[in-house]
Amino acid sequence: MKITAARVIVCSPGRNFVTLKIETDEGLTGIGDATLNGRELSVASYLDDHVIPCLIGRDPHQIEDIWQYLYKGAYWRRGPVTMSAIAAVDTALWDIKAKAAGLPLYQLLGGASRTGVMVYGHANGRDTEQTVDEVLRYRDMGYKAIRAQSGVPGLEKVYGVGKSTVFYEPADADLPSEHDWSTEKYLRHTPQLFDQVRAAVGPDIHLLHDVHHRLTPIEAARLGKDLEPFRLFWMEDATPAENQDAFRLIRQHTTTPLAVGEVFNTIWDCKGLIENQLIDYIRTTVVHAGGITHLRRIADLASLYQVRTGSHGATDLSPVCMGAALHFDLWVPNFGIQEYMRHTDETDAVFPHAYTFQDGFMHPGQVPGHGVTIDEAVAAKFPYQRAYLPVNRQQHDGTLWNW
Ligand code: GCO
Ligand code: MG
Repeated sequence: MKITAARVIVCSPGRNFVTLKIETDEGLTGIGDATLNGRELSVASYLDDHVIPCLIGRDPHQIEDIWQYLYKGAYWRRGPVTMSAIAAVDTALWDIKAKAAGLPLYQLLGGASRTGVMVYGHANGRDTEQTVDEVLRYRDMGYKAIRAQSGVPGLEKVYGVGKSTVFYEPADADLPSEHDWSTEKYLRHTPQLFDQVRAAVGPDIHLLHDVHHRLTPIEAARLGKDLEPFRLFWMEDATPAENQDAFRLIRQHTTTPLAVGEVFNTIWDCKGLIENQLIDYIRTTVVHAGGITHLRRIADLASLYQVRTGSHGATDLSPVCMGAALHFDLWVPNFGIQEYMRHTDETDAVFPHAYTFQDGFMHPGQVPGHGVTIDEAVAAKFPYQRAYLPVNRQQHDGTLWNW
């Protein structure tokens, strides 16, 4: 088999998505997600201008060789743009290989290790009361694991809380919108939020929370300690992780499980965190960490240290990434949980898919390939719209902070 053509499709059914489609001389096609929120066109150009010319004529079955060729061949290693582009190629090639074999992708990875993929949904509210109601609504929809985010008294805009409780899109403006931040207000509010959420929902539902990189290590240590009575499944992105050693301090002070990794793009970003057992869940995902080929390497390293997977699954990761991730999750021995933020109906119409949700678990389906396609005619109705993620400033003096 030979690759005859490849195309980048950019569309915006409510938010931007970048999709790579690879065609072969045998008529089989495969697609991969290349979406990098707020920097979409850089990946589209990287693919169009620098990757696609190198793919034509190659055997799509040689996934590993093509991966190495794109990674080592660029000379400039790592980085979110490069790794998202490589991921798109890798995902599309796994899709083609599985279609050629007539098997759902998880069968090529080694088969199903479980009956379904436990996912966590997003409950959010403007205050504690509304957040509690939302958690209960997610429980009633069948979710076994729920992430709770709430507005903080005295702060106008907070990560994870949108205008609507159903869909939340942080990349909400033509130029970055500005949020305000106060660590003191957040640290005061969050333990009482989980006190009330846990009391309302009972002991059996897994509860998660995303700090979104906003605390220093010692502040994160304190929050982890304060949340211990409420038995969280994890506390996510407690502090920025460029310095992997920063997690030592948090770890020394709390038994609240720690999850990190949505902004990582290679195994090198999490090597120290994993080998030093500073985290419990690694959240790298298919699109931003070099595709299934590289994610598998990260998961294997993690398995040596009893670190489990918990892949990022926000709506800026397209249904193509979600489909591929679910095949990965169904197989990966050290699976933990999968994030699932539902896409809008417009997005689902652009990307028809075989995956399903029932009673808190998802399944990638039995269609050959990863089970997600793109309806290009529908996609063409939603042209690209520039959209940025917000920035965050300290409330007391306007210093730029981590969003
Ligand atoms: C999550 C994430 C997202 C990110 C978004 C950025 O845990 O789902 O933190 O909400 O902010 O993916 O593009
Ligand atoms: Mg997050």
